[in-house]
Amino acid sequence: MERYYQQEIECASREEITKIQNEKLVKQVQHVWDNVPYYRKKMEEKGLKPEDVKSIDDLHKLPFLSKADLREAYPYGLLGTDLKNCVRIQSTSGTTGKRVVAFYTQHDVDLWEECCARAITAAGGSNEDVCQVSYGYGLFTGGPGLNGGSHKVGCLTIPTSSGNTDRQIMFIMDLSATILCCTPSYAAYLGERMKEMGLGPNDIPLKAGIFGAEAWSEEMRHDIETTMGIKAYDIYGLTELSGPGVAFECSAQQGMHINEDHFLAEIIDPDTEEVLPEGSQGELVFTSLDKEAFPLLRYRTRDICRLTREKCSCGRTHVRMEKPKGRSDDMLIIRGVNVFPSQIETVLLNHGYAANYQIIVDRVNNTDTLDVQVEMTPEMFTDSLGDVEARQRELVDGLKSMLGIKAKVSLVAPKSIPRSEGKAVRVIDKRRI
Ligand code: DLL
Repeated sequence: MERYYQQEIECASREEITKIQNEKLVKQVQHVWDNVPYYRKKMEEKGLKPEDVKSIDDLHKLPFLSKADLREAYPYGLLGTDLKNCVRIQSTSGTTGKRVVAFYTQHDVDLWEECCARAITAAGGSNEDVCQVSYGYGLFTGGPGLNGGSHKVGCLTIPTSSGNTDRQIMFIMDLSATILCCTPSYAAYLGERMKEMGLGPNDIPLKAGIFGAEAWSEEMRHDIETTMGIKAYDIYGLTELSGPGVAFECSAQQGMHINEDHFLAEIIDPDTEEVLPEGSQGELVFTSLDKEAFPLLRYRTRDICRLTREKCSCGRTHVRMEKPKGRSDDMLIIRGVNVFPSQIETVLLNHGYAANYQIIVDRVNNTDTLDVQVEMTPEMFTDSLGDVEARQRELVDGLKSMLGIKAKVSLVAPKSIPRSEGKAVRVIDKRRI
């Protein structure tokens, strides 16, 4: 039986949802106009006043915000309330440029944790469950978000944070954890380690996993599910909007329901910024409808995906987003061809490899090179050299038909590619160095 954390809102009719969104948007635009001079200036530049936005039909009139705006306004420029009303910050890992610092009032924290509670409940969680949170705790939103959601649901929460893999497994086994929350790459690593320890799917007490924070393929989902004997649910979010729980998967596993009473989603063409019709692939843009401290309007996520409003068998009515294919800034342009790491992952896993791979891009004599290094499984490792060469050729062909370009494939020894306890680093692009 499907469980809901807040059934009334999660299964509300379209009319009810639109009414809530209209009311919240009008209020939010006024709030931002009154309290965020940075955005007010952007509205003024477009000749806009708050009264020009009467409903969600007027959303398109509002200016966009991008990561560049967040950097420019760092640290307080987009703050929507007095600092004395804020109780928390979280921050992105900031691999490129300045970190993003997001602020929260207590209301914002509650709203965020409620979204995570919806996700845990959709994965079958209740106060009977033991939920191990193996996302990093600290500035990263994964640990704190799922921790708060787990408390709200009433699960016994094990706040292991990431790392110390054998201790993670000890807690799962000794305290009979039923729900595991971590990145999909860490889940795959935990599964690999459990297998080595002789633990099969029937020995492992887990029943569900809530995995997100990075792109992962359906093939990887299948591998994790069979290794651990669980159902693996996707969860999406970003620090700028709160953290995990902006969208989450239900039992149907056909895309993630966006918490539309808090986050209004649009898909735009990333080049022209034109809003695209439902079902088109493009960049996901979000407006936070009721956050107080860090209220972003029309924030460009750079995540590429599609939205659908088709009826979902779980009974939830909120719009669904497909698994993001990757970020527009993760997309590699190799010899003029757009390549997403997730496409490469699909080919590798379809050929029987695990998701232990690295993509190395370089430029030699003015030509881009694409080198895919993938670990052999222990069984393959005993193959003869001729077999290994045949396997490499098979992968080169598979990649050619998926990507349309030729890649070099190097099969490497098991365990030679570093494992990740958080978000995996899949791409090394030497061209930018
Ligand atoms: O990754 C929040 C999060 C924590 C989500 C735990 C889910 C679970 P950031 O570090 O700010 O926040 O990174 C946000 O990660 O724009 C996407 O590109 C990517 N991302 C997040 N979830 C998914 C997912 C957290 N399920 C960025 N699938 C986003 C694909 C995802 N990409």
